[in-house]
Order: sequence, then C-alpha cells, then structure tokens
Amino acid sequence: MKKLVLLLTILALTFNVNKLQSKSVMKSLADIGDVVTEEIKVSGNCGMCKDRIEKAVKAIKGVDSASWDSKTKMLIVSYDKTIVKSEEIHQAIAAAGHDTEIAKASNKTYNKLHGCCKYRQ
Ligand SMILES: [Cu+2]
Repeated sequence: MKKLVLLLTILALTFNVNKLQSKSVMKSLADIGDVVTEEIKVSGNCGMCKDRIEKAVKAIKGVDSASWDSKTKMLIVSYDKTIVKSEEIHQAIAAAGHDTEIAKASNKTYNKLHGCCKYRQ
C-alpha cells in the first residue's frame, strides 16, 4: 500500500512538471478561438534564413502566418491549435536546419546550410 501511494505521488509530480514545462514553452500572445499566436526563439542570421524558416513553418497544415525577425531572432507564428501542436512547429524548424530552444537541427542538416547562415560558433 505504501508503495502504491509513493508511486502515485511520483506520477502526480511528474505530470505537474510536464504541465509547467509546456506552459513556459507555449508563450501565447493572444488566443482567438482555436487560433493561437506564439513567439518562438529561432537561431539564424540573414534573409536567406528568414525565407527558409518561414517557408518551413508555413508549409505546416494549420499554420496561418509566420514571420521571423533576423535582429530579434523571434518567430511570431499563428496556428490552429486543433490542427497543429507547438512541438511540431519546433520540429519543422529544426528539420530545416535551425535551432529552437526545444528542438535542435541535426549536424547533417546544419552543415548543409549556406555559409552565411551558419549560426553556431
Ligand atoms: Cu541565413
């Protein structure tokens, strides 16, 4: 019985930690119905990066708009949360060669980036 209580406590704690983490990742700016707007920090340098990042994100079904700023490195993306999850957007950005705070591009993908787009030191 004690073991069961301990197990349930661990499960409850784990669940709460997960909830807190996803809350901090999903910084919702304004929620209108099912469409949410989120700011995601994305590594990159230039206009080519901007095109690549925005193209990758806009290609996802459920994404309404995406705009990345090369100075602030922030991507502002609006999407229908019933169709696409924040994590999928992070994964698509990483697959295009750009790091976010929760998804990193593979070395293979990163190495294929144009010289001026290489943002890792
Ligand atoms: Cu670039």
